[in-house]
Amino acid sequence: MTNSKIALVLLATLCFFIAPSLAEAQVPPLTINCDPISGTYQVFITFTDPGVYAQFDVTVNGGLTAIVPSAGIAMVLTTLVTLPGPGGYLVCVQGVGGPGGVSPLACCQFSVPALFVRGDANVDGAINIADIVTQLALLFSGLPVLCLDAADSNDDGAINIADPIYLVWYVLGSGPAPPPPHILCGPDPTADALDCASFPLCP
Ligand SMILES: [Ca+2]
Ligand SMILES: [Ca+2]
Ligand SMILES: [Ca+2]
Repeated sequence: MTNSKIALVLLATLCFFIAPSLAEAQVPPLTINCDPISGTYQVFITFTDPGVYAQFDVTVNGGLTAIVPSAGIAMVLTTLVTLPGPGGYLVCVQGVGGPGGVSPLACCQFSVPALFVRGDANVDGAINIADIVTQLALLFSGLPVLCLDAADSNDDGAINIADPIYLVWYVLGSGPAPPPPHILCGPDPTADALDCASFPLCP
């Protein structure tokens, strides 16, 4: 093999390895924005599609949740993701089937507060004497409840004897209704250290 042929072979080999990585380097990174919808367990995901990937895998805390096909052109894509409940989330998007295979991950992090109805301490969809009994059992017998925020009738960030007393007056028709969220499901508008692990009646 002549020197010029050897040089050509070397050049071709070099191109074989460099060209894909150059093409990959020219693809702009995905940018993602997560917009949780207040009062729901849903989040709007918006991300840029550079137009070079076949599809995008959307993962929630590492688990594949949705596959969004690419239109094949550079544009902004959106998708609505339903989350399993309250908690902290890491949502990532990754392009698949592009130059060099997959894209780097583009992620966003956020937390979603629990939805509940204040005063419904036993989580049965009604506010009545049974909730007062549940609050007293929580206070004096350590009865576990699903959502401490629901048992915090007066929304002062603490569970104590004032909560069943507040509810007694309300149930008897002689006191004010519990502060929001009341009647309809919603998040706690006042931050506190009480935990609401779940409230199955709220979607
Ligand atoms: Ca109840
Ligand atoms: Ca309270
Ligand atoms: Ca609160």
